[in-house]
Amino acid sequence: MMNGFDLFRQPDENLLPFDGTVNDYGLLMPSAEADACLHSLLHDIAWQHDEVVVAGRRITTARQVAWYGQAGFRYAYSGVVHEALPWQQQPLLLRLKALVEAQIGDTAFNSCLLNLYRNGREGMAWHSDNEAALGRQTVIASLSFGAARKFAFKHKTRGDKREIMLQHGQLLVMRGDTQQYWLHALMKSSRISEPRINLTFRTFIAPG
Ligand SMILES: O=C(O)CCC(=O)C(=O)O
Repeated sequence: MMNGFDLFRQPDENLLPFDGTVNDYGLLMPSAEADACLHSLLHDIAWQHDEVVVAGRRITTARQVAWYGQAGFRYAYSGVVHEALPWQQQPLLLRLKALVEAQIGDTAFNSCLLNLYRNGREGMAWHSDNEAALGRQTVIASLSFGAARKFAFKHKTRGDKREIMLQHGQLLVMRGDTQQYWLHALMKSSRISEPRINLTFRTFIAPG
């Protein structure tokens, strides 16, 4: 499955003008295979509404999340500690991880955070994934399924913006100083009624 489609495609030029690197690797698989992934992920993942702390208050998000990795693997983001579900129970996730690693060539991931947006009214606010546990020059690979959605970057001090529409089966990779200097967000759009799932493969430097 999934072999021979766009494999070893070189990424396009850096989407960011400075202070980081974001590469678009395009579509990793034909649409029918992406459909099958979307369907399986919708049904097989243990989706839960996320909890974040905003202005000292713990709130539940509209979007749903799931975090997989090595068993017993914990980390904190947005003020809440999360424990990974064992990804050995999710063969599709492991296949997608292998596909993404083969495409990128220089990174081995040890966890995957999944986000489910039921429609365009659900998104993700400006943030950066700059937790110490990821290290400074972390590589984050983002694989999308379902509705095409606008993903945007904003420089933390200069305000420069860049954006890209992420399509069904598309791989985007953030690396270098991206998380130190840029925020990113998944923009909302009331015109979109279809679901979208995003997988971010990450490497924690101190699992557990
Ligand atoms: O759904 C997306 O593409 C954004 C995900 C994201 O920003 C994150 O997981 O940090």
